[in-house]
Amino acid sequence: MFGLTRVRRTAAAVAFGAAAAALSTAPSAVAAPRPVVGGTTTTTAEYPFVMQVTDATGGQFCGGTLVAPTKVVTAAHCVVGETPGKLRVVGGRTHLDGTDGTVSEVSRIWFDPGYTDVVDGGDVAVLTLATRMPYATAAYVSPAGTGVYAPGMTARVLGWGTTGENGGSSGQLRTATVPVVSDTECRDSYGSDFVASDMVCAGYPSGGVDTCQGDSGGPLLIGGVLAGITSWGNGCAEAGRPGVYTRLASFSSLVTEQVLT
Ligand code: 4AZ
Repeated sequence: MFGLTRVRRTAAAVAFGAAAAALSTAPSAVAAPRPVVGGTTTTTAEYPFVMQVTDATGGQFCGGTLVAPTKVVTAAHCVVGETPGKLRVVGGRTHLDGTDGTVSEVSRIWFDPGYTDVVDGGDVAVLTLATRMPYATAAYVSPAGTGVYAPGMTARVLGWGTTGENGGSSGQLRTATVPVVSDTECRDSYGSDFVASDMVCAGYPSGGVDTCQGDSGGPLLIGGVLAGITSWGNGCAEAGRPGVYTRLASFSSLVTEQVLT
């Protein structure tokens, strides 16, 4: 209960671009910081479809995935309450303090009409860009999603989020791999807040590798295909508390409608 409340509030704060304020005022009764996206630094040259979602001044607060030259999949909780004029999407920029790459304004925000809160599901949004991104796009999972979410499958996560529960961002894009967790195991971790039709969990039983604040909206890739969206969790990298991702197959048709619009 405590942890979920905290995550919910953090997600809302991040959605309003107040990530730094949220982190500095967050309750500190949590496990010691652990490396999250725990893997390694990487680059947008390596993963050209990974986008920064920023405020109008360039402050990154979420991630996203380019699925067409003007279409970016991100989390609903990143953009709910926002207006397009307050958002930018940055491609081709590995470092948060860089000036390289392509900055686009956002002309339209769509999010799942059923979305109310991360723990109720539907945490998916599509941003339409004013400027075409000159980068390779990612394929996304089909509505059937056959075999994609099998427990133990290796999933790759990416983002500029914090490298520990109470830490800051490394300032450079990071990536890690985590195994897909079964729905029953995730239900054991999160009870009825885990909605199997809309969510999928990934992480090691002992924790240690995970997404964290600021990674929301970014990709979970399985077999090189966009299969999830970083959504929520109880803290970051805690044992028995896997990261929770939007089960994109359940929203694939809705995303395609937006991509073709
Ligand atoms: C967040 O607040 C967030 N450990 C992202 C991912 C996870 C928890 C919180 C998963 O952006």
